[in-house]
Amino acid sequence: RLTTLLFDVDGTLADTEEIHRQSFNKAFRQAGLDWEWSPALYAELLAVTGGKERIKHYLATHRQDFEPPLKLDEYVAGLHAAKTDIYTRTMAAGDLPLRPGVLRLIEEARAAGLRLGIATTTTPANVTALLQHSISHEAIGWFEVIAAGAVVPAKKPAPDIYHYAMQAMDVSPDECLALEDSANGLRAARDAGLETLITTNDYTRDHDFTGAVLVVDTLGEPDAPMTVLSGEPCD
Ligand code: XBP
Ligand code: MG
Repeated sequence: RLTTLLFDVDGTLADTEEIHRQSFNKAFRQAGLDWEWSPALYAELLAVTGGKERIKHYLATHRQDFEPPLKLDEYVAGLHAAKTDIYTRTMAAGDLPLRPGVLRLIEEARAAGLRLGIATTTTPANVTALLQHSISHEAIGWFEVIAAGAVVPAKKPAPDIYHYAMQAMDVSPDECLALEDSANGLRAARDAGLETLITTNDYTRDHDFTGAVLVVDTLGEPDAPMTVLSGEPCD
């Protein structure tokens, strides 16, 4: 019996990846670096989850000659803290909408007595900024656990963050449904034993979603009808 929905954040609750990309670029400029991540490059870099891990991967693959002025980990941590600051301010200033159907699903799930949790690789402050400014401050309390970022040592595609969220909620995989948007997220959820529903977006449309129970382009609203890409919707 389904009791619990576990949500990914980036790309699933809202189309945040563009704001992440722009925040990385602004942080690089602020630090006097000429690094610029285009949407095409960012799509590649998204193969590595976690902002700090992504910056290090970029350095290893595209900037082999770069010599950090401090120890690499410290330098990357500083850049990433600046990026988080820019990202959370952007969230507070604008009102990024949730993806179509997300708020409806959350509200219907709450009304039906389902339990809600979050399992994401993003920094905790990014999650609360999104929930607070794109829904309401109160919405933070709708989720029994906000499992995020470095609370587990291995980020997605490792299943650790899902194990952590399920343990915190004392639920088993067979009573949960994961909602994800990416191949890394799907792998994390599947390896934790969860059925997974995928909503694709511009960055993840071409990912391999084998193993998902259902793949749709959106959860659907009257002005954004859902298209089923694979799987079969059930009642
Ligand atoms: C999202 C991510 C995150 C964000 C950046 O993956 O990979 O790294 O892009 O977040 P998922 P931070 O949706 O699978 O959780 O910069 O805060 O790490
Ligand atoms: Mg995601």
